[in-house]
Amino acid sequence: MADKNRDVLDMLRELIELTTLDEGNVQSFRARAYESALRAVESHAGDIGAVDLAALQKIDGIGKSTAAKIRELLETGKVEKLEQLRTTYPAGVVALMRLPGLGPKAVQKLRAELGVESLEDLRAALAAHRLRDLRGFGARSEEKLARAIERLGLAGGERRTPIAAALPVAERVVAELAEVPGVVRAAWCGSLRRYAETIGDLDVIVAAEQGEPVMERFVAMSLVDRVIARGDTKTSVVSRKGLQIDLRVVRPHQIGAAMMYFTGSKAHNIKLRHRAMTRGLLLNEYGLEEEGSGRVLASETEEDVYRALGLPWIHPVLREDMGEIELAERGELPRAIEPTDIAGDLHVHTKLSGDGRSSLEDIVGGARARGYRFIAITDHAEGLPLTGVGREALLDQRLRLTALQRELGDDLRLLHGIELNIGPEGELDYDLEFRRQFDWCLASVHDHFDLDRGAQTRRIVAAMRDPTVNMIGHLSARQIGKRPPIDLEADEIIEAAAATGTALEVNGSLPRLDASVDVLRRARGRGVTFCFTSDAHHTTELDRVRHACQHALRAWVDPDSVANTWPRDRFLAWVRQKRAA
Ligand code: DGT
Ligand code: CA
Ligand code: CA
Ligand code: ZN
Repeated sequence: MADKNRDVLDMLRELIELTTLDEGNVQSFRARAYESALRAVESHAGDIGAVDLAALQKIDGIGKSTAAKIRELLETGKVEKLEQLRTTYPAGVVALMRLPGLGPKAVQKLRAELGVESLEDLRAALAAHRLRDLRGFGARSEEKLARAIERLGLAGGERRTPIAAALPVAERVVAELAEVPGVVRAAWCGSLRRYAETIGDLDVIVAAEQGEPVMERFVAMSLVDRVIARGDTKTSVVSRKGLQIDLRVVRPHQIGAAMMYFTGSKAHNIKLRHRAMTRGLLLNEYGLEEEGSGRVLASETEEDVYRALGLPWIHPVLREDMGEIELAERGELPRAIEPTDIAGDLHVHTKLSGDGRSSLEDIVGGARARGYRFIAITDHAEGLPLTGVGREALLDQRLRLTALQRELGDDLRLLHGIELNIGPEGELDYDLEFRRQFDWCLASVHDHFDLDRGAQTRRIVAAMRDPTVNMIGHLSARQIGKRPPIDLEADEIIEAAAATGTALEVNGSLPRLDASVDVLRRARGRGVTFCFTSDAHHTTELDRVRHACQHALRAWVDPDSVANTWPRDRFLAWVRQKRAA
């Protein structure tokens, strides 16, 4: 995607958030207008920077005033309206709105009546029970908010950025710095390269002989809010959303050693350094050298450094403190599943779902372009407010799918699926007879997030026992940094998944990455089948299955247990097996 398009998308996203807050209304008309412009720019194939005002206004979904703001951004690098909103709503206030259970109206009220301007203020107000007597709040919402803050790890003032927010920033920084003349390579390292769910700060490494021009470009990037420290080899900035970015420029022949060092984890580095020491070697961010002589044995690539330490290259997501070096020594590192190993997607929405944004034809085209052998179309079942689909529309969709299949031939098999909602007691949408008519059903939790552990576990196990349910979608229903996971007895879930032949999803949507590493790790060797999915709501999101691959590797998921890497016949036989029982 052109960088200009990304700048415009960032601006629109921020306008949506701040306008919603400003009008105290999630249905704000103006926010919806920005939203439709966002969709339009997302689907715009060319460089939006090359489109003039008149042509912008003609694009479906972009109104006159939004078109003007887009041009204003492209021409001046700033948008007056956005600057005003930013002054009125500092980052701390905006962060409040991202808390589950706090809408724009509630945030305004907290601000006006209690002077709450940040998460820290809110914690203090909660501790003093000042929300108790506020209209529209009360003791119960105090309790809920306190628990949300605690469970999201937002306590103690530590602020980590969810991977979903950090990765796009890293991609932009790296893409922009790679363009600077003299730059040989740019890469992000640190916890983000290890696919941690939340990121403390972003660590970027650039290989170039000259640091100055790289730093010049870095501090001038539009996402930079302020510069904390600036030098020729190291510069740190803070982004508008409060994410710190550390940039280091190293000599090209040292990039391997530098990337290793700054990828960490710290525990992995310490073990490697110790290993080097026992061999009379020194390992640091510049290379691996002989003690005494100072002769450098390896530094240019990670492979070189690992090899000189007597080890194979270790995948970044495995560089945690979990016995990875011993496994590497024995040649037993878990095998990675590559996106190209995935034969089909099993959780995909179309426009028929209220929140889907691509047509059935476009999604099918996307699946074909990826070389898939099968894809299940899984729009939302009727029980989901606003976005769910009724019987008639589904039967109609089935006819369209059959027609499409006839045109397509058999390279890509279309499965008519559905994403069912798991009720508080495990009840499912429609009736058994209607559900049986689908080729593939997944079932997910979309509400009642506050039930206790026993009740949550029971409702999911009940859904697994249903003969039509092939897979449980996003098991914990968490949204990293936004909504805590539901409380579950993981061992019971794992046993029931194995016993009923119900797969657990590895959902590749970055805000979700669900099931969690902890659950996936616990499920290893216990007969559970997994499916890696994108949960795409737009064709561009089909690619998110790559995140599922990385996430699952962190948990050492056994590739043979992943049903959508199997040959199609084996996969289809497995789907039918449960339904026949
Ligand atoms: P974060 O930012 O909290 O999400 O986690 P990391 O892992 O990105 O940590 P960060 O940013 O403090 O440092 C980046 C990497 O640099 C870290 O993964 C390993 C390396 N590193 C930092 N401090 C030390 C240290 O004291 N000793 C060693 N051996 N490595 C370090
Ligand atoms: Ca970091
Ligand atoms: Ca750092
Ligand atoms: Zn879904």
